[in-house]
Order: sequence, then C-alpha cells, then structure tokens
Amino acid sequence: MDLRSGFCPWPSDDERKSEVTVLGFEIIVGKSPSVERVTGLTDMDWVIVARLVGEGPPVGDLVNRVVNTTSVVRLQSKQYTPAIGLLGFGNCGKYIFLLNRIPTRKCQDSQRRQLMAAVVEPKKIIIDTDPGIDDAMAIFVALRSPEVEVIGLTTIYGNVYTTLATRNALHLLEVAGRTDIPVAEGSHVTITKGTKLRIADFVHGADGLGNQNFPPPVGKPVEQSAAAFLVEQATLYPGKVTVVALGPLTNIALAIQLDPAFTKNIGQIVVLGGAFAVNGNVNPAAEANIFGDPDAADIVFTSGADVLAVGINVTHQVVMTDGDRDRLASSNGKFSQYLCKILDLYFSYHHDAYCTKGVYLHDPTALLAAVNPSLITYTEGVVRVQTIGITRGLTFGEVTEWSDKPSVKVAVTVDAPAVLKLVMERLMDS
Ligand SMILES: [Ca+2]
Repeated sequence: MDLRSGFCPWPSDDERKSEVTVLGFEIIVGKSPSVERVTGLTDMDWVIVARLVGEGPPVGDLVNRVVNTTSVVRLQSKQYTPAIGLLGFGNCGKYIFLLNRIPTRKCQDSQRRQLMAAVVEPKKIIIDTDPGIDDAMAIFVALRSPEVEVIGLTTIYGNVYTTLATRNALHLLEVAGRTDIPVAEGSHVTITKGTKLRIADFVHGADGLGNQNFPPPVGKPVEQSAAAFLVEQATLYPGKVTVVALGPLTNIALAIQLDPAFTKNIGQIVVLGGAFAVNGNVNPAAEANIFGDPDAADIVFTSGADVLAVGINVTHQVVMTDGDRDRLASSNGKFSQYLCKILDLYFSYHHDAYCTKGVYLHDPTALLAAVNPSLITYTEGVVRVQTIGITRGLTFGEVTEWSDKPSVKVAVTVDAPAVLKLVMERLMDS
C-alpha cells in the first residue's frame, strides 16, 4: 500500500532536493510505554509517517483517524537535538503513532500540518496539593491534558489540614476514575515545626470541597512520605519530572533536605505562590501559600533548582465569571458537573471578600503554566522570602545583595483568555 496517498501531498522532488534526503515512510504503532524520546526537528520540519510495528488497527483506518484527530502543533526546535530518527508521536485512540522523517522546510500544506502530531513526550508531573476547590479544578484539568502525565499527587496542609488533603486527593482521583495514580501524604507541620498552621477553610469549606461532605474514599495513600516519593520519582526520571506545587512548600523543601541531588534531578518546580510587586492576599505582605511556610519557601527559592513562581500578580488576572460557571453547568462533562457542585462556596467567598462576580483561577493557572509554558512570560532573578516579623511571607525579588543565590523564574504576564479557554474546554469535554 502506498501510504503517501493516505496522508497528504508528498513534497515535490524539488522540495525534497532542497532539503535533507527523505529517508523513509513508516508507521510505528505501540502503546505509550514503548514510545521513545524523539529528536531531530527544527521548527520548519514536518512529519511523515513510519513503519508499522506490533499490533494495531489496520493502517488505512489508523491513517484516517490520525488525519481526523491530530491537532496542528508547531514544533519548537529548541526542544530537540539535531539528529536523524524518530521525530514525534501523537495519540490515536489508545495507540501511539510515531512519525518519522522530514519532508521539507517549505511545507505550506494545511493537511500536512494536520499530520504534525503532538511531537512531545508527555511531561511527567507530580501535583503537590491541598485540595481545595481550585486544586480540584487544577487536578481535573491536568488529567484532561494530553501534554502531561500525572504520575502522582502529594498532599499538604493549606486549604485544609494534611489528613483531609490526602482524603480529598484520593476522593478526586476516584471521581476521575484514576485510582492508578499514587497519592503520597505530606507533612502535617511546617518545616520548622513551630508555626501555627493557617487553614483556609473559610474559602473552601470545612471539608475543603465546598461543604459537600462526600463519602470517604476507598483508596489509601502509599506508604512513602511525600518528600520520599518526590525524591524517588526525580531519581527514577532525572530531569523529566515537573512538580506543580499548589500549596505551602514544606514537602518540596523536605525533599531538598532529604536528597542533595534532588535539585539537580527534578526537572522543574512550578510554584503557585508569591506576590511579586503587588500586595499579598493574606495581608499586605504575604501570599497564602508562601505564608503557609515561609522558611520552606525560602529553601526552595534558593535551592538552585529550576523554579518557576506563578504569583497572585499573575493569577489575579485569570477570572472565571458567573457566566463561565453557567456554561460549565450546562455542559455534560463529568468534571464540570462535579465542580459546579463545589464551586458555590468559592464564588460566594470571592463575592464577599473581593466584591467580584467571579473567582480567581490560581491553581489551574499554575498548572497550565507547567502544561504549556508559552501561556506566561517570566523574568529571572533571585527571590528571598521574609521569615520573621510582620512581613513574614513577603517575597522579595532581584535584590542585589542576594545575588550570590541562584536565580529563579518569576511569571510576569499571562495569556488569561487562553488559560480560561483551556480550563473551560478541558472540563467541559470530560
Ligand atoms: Ca492549592
């Protein structure tokens, strides 16, 4: 069978001559564990298909489904090293197809662009979370994001105490039908063990999930502590795991203390926290997650790990309105229906506290910054955290006396409409 005819116009001989030699034309079908890291593209390269390996649907059928289901993805050349070989893969039902070879740099054909599948291996993420209504939203968005693979949840106090955070994390995974994802329970106290916890049950309800009092989960957390789980996964997949920290940073700081190699092994730590050049939301100085454990936050920010902080200067730009909630309620998505039950309290808190007709999407914004970094822009500099006094929890950025400390990234702008659109789409289509 001539696979070329099943896909798209093959580049003309002239086009090919002007480029590298076209090596071949194959489809490789397999389940995701067999997918290898792909290399070798520039952002002007387009993908054509390769050799059929293993069991899969008939090639013709697969081709049609690929054409119909892949989205247009622009490659980012910096993610790849110059090499020849497998170039990418995408999802096709339960199968993964690998796309091989470079046709032309001059490819303008829209159909060929459609074949350009998501060429990036899903990013492994661990969500450190204190669910939490907007944590629930972020977890559900993550589970609906093909760009990432959630390999674990770790729990922390913040919106609720840690025991309840663990219970809620297990519950949310059961709602999602994803009990295959492990939950590791985190610290019950701050890293100095001496600080009284600030629990935001007035925002999220006594149960953390809008006072719905869901039945207890069936599942149990794994035996490991959150810090041990973080260290283990970072060691297992060096450079490949992103931690999305949606609560106080105690577990992350404990992982740093537990294993000196953690800061090198972890891919990135995306922190929801800080108030950069704006007032805090606990008090004028401090943002809630940093205030929850300022000593831990200072350890994380000065650790040398690749840290991206997404503060309330950014998340306050992303608002879900009453009208958006109505749209969620009118969709049949499993996650949107669930969330509409728990969102009442969150909306009424925002209405009372901020006089807004809508809610800030803190946790989903930080999550999506990890899923798709192009949604934000950032600056880099040294960040320290005030750990004492009335400005406890204050995040300072880029002060020269601290320039001997490693830099971190601090988000400064966000494409708020794009974040909201992704949140809505992924929750409604669930
Ligand atoms: Ca949170």
